[in-house]
Amino acid sequence: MAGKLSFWAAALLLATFVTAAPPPPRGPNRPKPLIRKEWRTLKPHEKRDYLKAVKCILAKPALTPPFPDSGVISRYDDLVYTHIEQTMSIHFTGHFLPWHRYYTAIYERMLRDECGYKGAQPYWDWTLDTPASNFVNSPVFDAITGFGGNGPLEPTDPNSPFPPVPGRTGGGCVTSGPFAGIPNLVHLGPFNGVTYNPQCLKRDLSPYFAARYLAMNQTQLTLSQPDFGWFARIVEGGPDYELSGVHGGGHYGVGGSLGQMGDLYTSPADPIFWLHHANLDRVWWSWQKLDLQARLTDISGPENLMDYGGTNVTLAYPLSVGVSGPDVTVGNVMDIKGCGAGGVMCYDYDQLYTLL
Ligand SMILES: [Cu+2]
Repeated sequence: MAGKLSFWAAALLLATFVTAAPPPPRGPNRPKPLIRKEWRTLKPHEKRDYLKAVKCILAKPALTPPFPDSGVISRYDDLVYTHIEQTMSIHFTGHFLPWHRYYTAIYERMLRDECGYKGAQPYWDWTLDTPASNFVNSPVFDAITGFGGNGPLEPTDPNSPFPPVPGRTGGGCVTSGPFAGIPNLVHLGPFNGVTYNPQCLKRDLSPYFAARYLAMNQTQLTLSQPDFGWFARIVEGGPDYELSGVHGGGHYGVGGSLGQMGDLYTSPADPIFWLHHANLDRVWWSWQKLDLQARLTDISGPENLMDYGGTNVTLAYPLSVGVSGPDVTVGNVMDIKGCGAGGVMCYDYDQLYTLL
């Protein structure tokens, strides 16, 4: 009877294929996870290859359908746009960490599939760049082998509703590194602006802020939390500067008041974003590995911004990265070594944090 499936049997078979994700392959065909490494441990040619791939994504045309005056010009902008559009629904929520885990993995996949990059997404272990006196010398800010450093000091707007970030030292266009001297590197923002607005990449480093929120003591405080709800709240902290956790530490330590990294909406416009978020993901995976069986399914926190005590996110909660990848669920991204589940989570870290 082969080849004579009834219409309904064929339809049923098709539906099974469409609705059920294929199980991850076992045995020798199972894909091996990519191993993410710390930026400063990469070889010079690996750093060069990574930065070359970032520039490639910055130059590729966008997939987002055009709209009037669209600032979504490049494939890179597709990702920044997705972040802007969802900013109010992916921060200070239970799915903050899962969403950014997936988002970073999609970027890693774009660098590899669309720009021929062979490595994994590197991470930035900022604990290595404290105390404050070490911060500006971090290898991630290197002019030759990194992402460049600070911008010159610029005054903040006295009418801004936000107080200046404590310890800020810059705010102008970055003057060194591969992204310096490009007046239209950034096309979107500030804040939720999505119409074309060419800007340079700006940084406003605060060594004080970085040292206060990115040092090992804050990382240890984060890792020592008993359940996901508390863990995630200590990671995100906020919204006030002095209540920051490691998440805000990296954003305001690099972006200050005037840099893209300090802008909740457009922060992915600074390519350092991905190294910071890879390390936040590494903090989460380090925490998960302390009690893996329980923590592969431990998820909670509000569905809606800051609605602590309201409806909790579950493993079934949907995550979207717009045009850049398929929709998945929180459950699909709980295991970074899923290697099949959700299609993209297949990586590991060379080293994890441990509880001291
Ligand atoms: Cu974000």
